[in-house]
Amino acid sequence: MARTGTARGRRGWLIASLAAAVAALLGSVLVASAWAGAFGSGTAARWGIGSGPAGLSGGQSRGVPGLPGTVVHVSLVNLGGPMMGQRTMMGGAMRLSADRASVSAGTVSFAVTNFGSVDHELVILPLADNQQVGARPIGPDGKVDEAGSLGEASNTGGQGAGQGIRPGASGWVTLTLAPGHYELVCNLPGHYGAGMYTELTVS
Ligand SMILES: [Cu+2]
Repeated sequence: MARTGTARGRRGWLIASLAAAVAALLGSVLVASAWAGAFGSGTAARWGIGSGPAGLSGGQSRGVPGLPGTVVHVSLVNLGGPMMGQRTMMGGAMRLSADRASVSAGTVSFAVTNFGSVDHELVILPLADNQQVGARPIGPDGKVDEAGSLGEASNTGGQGAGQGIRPGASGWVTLTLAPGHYELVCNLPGHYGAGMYTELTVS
């Protein structure tokens, strides 16, 4: 605070605080709109989060090219910022949601956007008739068995498999799906257990 006596110092301090305020505001708007987009405004309100401006609404894919077949938009979100450890976000604080619950059999593309603050992914697994979503056994590594996987979108800014979709980025994958039930999951360690799964019916 020694330099606040001079005009230059005061202006510098003012600019720095303004920039910090804008950054904080932008951050909260992005998080709020990701939640609003993923859960609808009702759920967002229950979590005490207001909805963001229309231009920032969740569900918008970023940098995804035109994709063939029926396109399913998938949103990946988590509560908490990058300062929070993975453990604190377990127990239902992450969500994977799709903009449609059913599609026709054939060519299906998934446009997957990570609105969260940590890496996520989408893996498409078959769901047997006697199987419920969210009920897969979780191994000691925090992951579920990916046997029978039909494909995944885990590539930042690209298609197919990769190292995970980074926060703010999209990935995509195109598959040929037969009629049946599928479970869309994020299988990064701990994420399935934290709630990252949803069902897709193909008819
Ligand atoms: Cu995840």
